[in-house]
Amino acid sequence: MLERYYHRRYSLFSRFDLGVELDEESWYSVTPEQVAQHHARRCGGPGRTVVDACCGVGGNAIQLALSGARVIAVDVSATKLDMGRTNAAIYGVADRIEWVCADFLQLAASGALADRDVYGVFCSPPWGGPAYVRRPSMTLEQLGLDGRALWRAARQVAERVGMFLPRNLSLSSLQELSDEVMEVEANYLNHRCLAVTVYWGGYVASP
Ligand code: MGP
Ligand code: SAH
Repeated sequence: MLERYYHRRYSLFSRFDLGVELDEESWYSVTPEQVAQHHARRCGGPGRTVVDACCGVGGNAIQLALSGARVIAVDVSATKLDMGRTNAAIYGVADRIEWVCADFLQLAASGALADRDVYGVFCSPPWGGPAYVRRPSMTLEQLGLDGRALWRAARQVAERVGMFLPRNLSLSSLQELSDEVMEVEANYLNHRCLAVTVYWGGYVASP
C-alpha cells in the first residue's frame, strides 16, 4: 500500500522531510497540497472561522490556516488529530487550528458550533477506500460517510459549504440534494482529473 503512494509524498506535503506524519488511510486520502491551497483560496481567508469537518491529518486544515483563517478541525480519529497537530506545527500554523475529536454529524446536531460565527464548512469525507474508482459511478450514499447526511449537517453549521468528492460521483445524486445553485469544479493535477469540489451558498463563484 505505502509503496504505491510514497512517491507522491512531496505532492501531498512539500515539507514532508521535516517530519510529516500520515497513517495508512491518510496516504490515499490526503488532499494534495496544491489542491488544498486552491480550496483554501476559495473557502478560507483572513479572520474567517472555517470548519474542516473531516480533517484527517490536516492537509486541508493547514492550508486553510495558512490563508489566514481560524480553523476548527474535526475528525473521529484521535490518532489522526495527533498527526495533524504535528503537521500543523511543521507548517507554523499550530496556533490557528483548534482540533476537535468528534463525529461531525453529532457535533453539528448538538449545536456546539452555533455560537462560533462559522463562515463556512469544508469537508473532504472518506470515499470508501481506493476501490471507489472501480465503480463506474457513485452516489453520495455510497461514500464512506453518508454524503447527504454530511451535507445537511454542514448546512446546519454554515450557509457556505464546500465538499471534495470522487470524480466518478453521479451529478444526479448531487442534484437530488437541493434545488439551489451549486458549482461543480473539476480539480486537475498533473493533467489528470483528481476529483471534484462542489460549492454551495456563498462559496459559489460569482457569475
Ligand atoms: P486516487 O483516485 O485513489 O488516486 O486518489 P489516483 O492517483 O487517481 O489513482 P491511481 O489510479 O493513480 O492509483 C486521488 C486523490 O483523491 C487523492 O490524492 C486524495 O486527494 C483523493 N482521495 C482518494 N481517496 C480514496 C479519498 C478518500 O477516501 N477521501 C478523500 N477525502 N479523498 C480521497
Ligand atoms: N482532507 C483530509 C483527509 C480527509 S480523509 C486531509 O487532507 O488530510 C477523511 C477523514 O474523515 C478521515 O480522517 C476520517 O477519520 C474522517 N471521518 C470519517 N467519519 C467522520 C465523521 N463522522 N466525522 C468526522 N470525521 C470523520
